[in-house]
Amino acid sequence: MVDFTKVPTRVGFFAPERFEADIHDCEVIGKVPKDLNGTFFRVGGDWFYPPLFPDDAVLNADGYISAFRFKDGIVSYKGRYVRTRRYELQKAANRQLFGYYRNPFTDDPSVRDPERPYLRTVANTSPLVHAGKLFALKEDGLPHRIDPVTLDTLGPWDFEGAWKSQTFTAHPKIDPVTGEMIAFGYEATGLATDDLFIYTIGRDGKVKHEQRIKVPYVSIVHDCAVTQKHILLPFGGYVTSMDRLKAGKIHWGWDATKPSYIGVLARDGDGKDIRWFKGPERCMMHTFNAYTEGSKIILYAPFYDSNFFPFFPPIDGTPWNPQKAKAYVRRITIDLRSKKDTWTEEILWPFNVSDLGRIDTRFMTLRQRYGYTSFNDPDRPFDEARAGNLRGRVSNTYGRFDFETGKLNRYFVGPTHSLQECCFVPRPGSREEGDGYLIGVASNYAEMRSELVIADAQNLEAGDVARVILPFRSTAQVHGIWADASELA
Ligand code: V55
Ligand code: FE
Repeated sequence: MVDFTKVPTRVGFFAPERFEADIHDCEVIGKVPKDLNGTFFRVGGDWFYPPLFPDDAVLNADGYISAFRFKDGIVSYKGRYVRTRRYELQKAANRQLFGYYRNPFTDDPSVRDPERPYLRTVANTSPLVHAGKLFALKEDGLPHRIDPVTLDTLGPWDFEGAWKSQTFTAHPKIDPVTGEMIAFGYEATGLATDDLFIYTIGRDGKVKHEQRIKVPYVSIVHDCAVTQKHILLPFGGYVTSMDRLKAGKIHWGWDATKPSYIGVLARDGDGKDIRWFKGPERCMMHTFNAYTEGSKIILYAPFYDSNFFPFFPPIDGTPWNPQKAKAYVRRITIDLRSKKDTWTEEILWPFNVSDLGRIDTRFMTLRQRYGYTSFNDPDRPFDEARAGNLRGRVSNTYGRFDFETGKLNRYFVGPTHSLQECCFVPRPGSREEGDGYLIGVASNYAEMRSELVIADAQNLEAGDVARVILPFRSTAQVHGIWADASELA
């Protein structure tokens, strides 16, 4: 029997969906640009069965992939669960079998296997397209290959045996100059291990280079940044251990006494030459981009002051502090000539933003000017009377942050809506940074449905050029990407 009554998020906009969807030729308000020929892929989590532990992390929900396919000015939608081994085992058992986020010791005895934690991945974090293949990613397991047309799951992918880590990050970076992908896996050799393997994968999808490192302490290494020369691995604060896992706790706790780190290594180098730069207590999850200029590395990132996730509690027993769970757009400068192991940091805008930042990916690894992310503009209040069924935090605005001039441009979605992560879509035929569209899914709380908004990225103040209306709440994404039709031909 399916019983969600103990799950706090069982009501409201992000209640589980538990269905799969196909809509040909969605309802549209406005005009979808006719020149867009490609797909907005999104990956997120949707509990098919309720979690075994009601206080589990939402990051443990079953992977779900959805696609908005654009062609000739019409948009079609499709949504499917990712058929992980875990999803199939649970479907066969008609119940939840897996316990806390990344703690196999809390699994049902019928599936408990702490030696092979990667087998319990949910593939719920981000889509990736590289070398003509589509994947759904989660940092605790291997990529799952997905058929880009049907969204059927084709199974885990280990790069023909050349990928030796048990895990694969949700945030690889693709170099637009060489077509190479840089990716890594942490806890690479098992639960709570300090091994991290980094791979360069050629334009052809084959592994070209491997580097192996040890981390200063085992933590979430969620994202990275790649320049033309360097790989940056930022992390901090979250801790785990075999003792913690055997005690039946959720994988991560927060240790405010731990420094943050940014590991820097040469793309073509050897892992043993990694240099670790050290900073204060900091929750470093997502990056915008980085580039190398002379002896300096400039990193733009919307890092948090401290622990963002209430479900990964402080290990000292103090309560989670929402005041410190705030992300700011930051510039971090690392001077490779300096003998010191520190960086300098500036907060570029004084208000907090969503840390799900994006750039025009044609400029990934290069000197880029703009970052895009969502935030809550207090001058544009939420309409509680018309949309009082709000659950969670509101992001009512997409911003284009100009790192050169400090200018901020804003797209406001409306007083009854909240925005998920945005995605930059280049205008076909354009070359200039920022020439394109900013798209993203909005939650319409007044009508309890999802809407894909499409705005001109160079004229955000004008509002959207089109809105694609879904007649239901689409499973929330964690991350999304745009893939031009030519990338998946
Ligand atoms: C994040 C998301 C995850 C995860 C670890 O946003 C970190 C950060 C959706 O899953 O497992
Ligand atoms: Fe992420």
